[in-house]
Amino acid sequence: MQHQSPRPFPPGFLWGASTSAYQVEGAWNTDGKGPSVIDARTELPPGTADFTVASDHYHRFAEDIALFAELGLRAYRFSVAWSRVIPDGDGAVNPAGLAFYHRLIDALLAAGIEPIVTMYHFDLPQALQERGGWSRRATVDAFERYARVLVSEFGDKVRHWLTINEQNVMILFASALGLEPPRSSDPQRELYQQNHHMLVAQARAMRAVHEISPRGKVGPAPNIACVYPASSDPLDVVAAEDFSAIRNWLYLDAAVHGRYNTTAWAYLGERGWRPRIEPGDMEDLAAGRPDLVAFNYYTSHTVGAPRDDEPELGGSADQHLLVGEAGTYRGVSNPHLATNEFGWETDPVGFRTTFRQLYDRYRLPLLVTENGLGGRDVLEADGAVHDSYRIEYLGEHIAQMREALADGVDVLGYCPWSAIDLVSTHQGVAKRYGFIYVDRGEDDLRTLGRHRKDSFAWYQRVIAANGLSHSRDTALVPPHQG
Ligand code: BGP
Repeated sequence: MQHQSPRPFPPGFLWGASTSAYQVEGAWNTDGKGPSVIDARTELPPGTADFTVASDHYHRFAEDIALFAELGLRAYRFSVAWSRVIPDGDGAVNPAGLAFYHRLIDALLAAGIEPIVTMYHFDLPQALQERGGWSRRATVDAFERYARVLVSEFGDKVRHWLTINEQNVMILFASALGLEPPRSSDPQRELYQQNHHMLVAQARAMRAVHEISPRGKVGPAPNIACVYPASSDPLDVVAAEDFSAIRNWLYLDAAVHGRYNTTAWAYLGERGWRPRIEPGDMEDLAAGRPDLVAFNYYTSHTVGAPRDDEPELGGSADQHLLVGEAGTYRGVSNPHLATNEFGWETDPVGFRTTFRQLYDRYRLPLLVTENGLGGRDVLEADGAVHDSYRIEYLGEHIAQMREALADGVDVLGYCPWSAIDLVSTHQGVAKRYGFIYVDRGEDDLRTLGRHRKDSFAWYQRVIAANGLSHSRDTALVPPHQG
């Protein structure tokens, strides 16, 4: 359906941007911070930046927030490093860790920027991991306690809370994140046990927000993407629905409705991967009750029914993101979509479809917590960075988000990835996403100076115009076309 008159973004729409603690902060062992599983990663290829200094945001946050204010951000979505606040995950609270986040949040509020806080973004405290990580029930209690510490401490300053970033990616692509469960005879079964523990932990954290902070709003933040069938063959359609259930709805049905998705549950049973459910778990899930659904979207997926003559893994030129599973679904590339230089397909219309699917299923306000384009940006001698490809990507996605608004979807805000350059999850600093360039190489920290990219001035205009001018998208076209 094509809308003749685009809907304006609502007043108060949260134009924002995102980061995560381990990718931006650095200061990995400063002021009492304990190590996280990220600090213990060993699978990064040699010559790829580690996370010890990252963008040094820990020491430069005041300068960064001044730039965010100049950009016009109304919201900043960042994560708290669990092991900065509770160094061993479930023991003593580190006052210096809390003090850092107070300084950060106070500086944001003083600049008129609303803090949106993710409690846990991939960086489980290493001490918990060594005791079994998410395989262990006690980690559920540790997370609930950590959530209660955060909300008690910051609840009068923070309105929007997100529980767990991309739980589905942690389960589906555990090896790409260095998060595979240690020493298990059946790693997949173990991962789904971990998944169940995270779902219970998340539900208890959501309940904690409501108990402690009456003004607090909370929700999950998975990576959600629409899944297309490879063709109109009914078997391809079933495969696409299966993958969507396994990838998307398993996580959100549990978070929103407090129950396992039927198709995903059948899949887990078929594979022998169903988790053990302890007494009280389903009651905990049912009591979770999110106020919003946050989601990260970069690209869609296309899958077909498995076939003997074709490999099941496919669908992306980035080998870390290949999808497919013998007997269930086969990943394929989508001939209608272009691929970026890191092998990710670009699908702005799929963004609209994803909004519609989410809103139809859950009827909760939606918050985009990640969307963006990784690129090999070049810092010119005059300090400029010409990233018209990023402007194009973001502009096309914002235009589709506006179509989703006209479709009737309730969208709270848009926080693209990333506010500032940071270290990519598995591809170092060569793959940049920010509006602000950080002058560092993989090993060479150079000046760590900050430079505004072309996308900075562009996003500034988008925000100032509340996402549009009245004609279609004049605020959204890249400067070289405008
Ligand atoms: C999401 C993560 C982010 C970020 C982003 C880009 O999965 O939540 O932490 O890393 O993807 O991915 P990458 O850094 O692999 O390009």
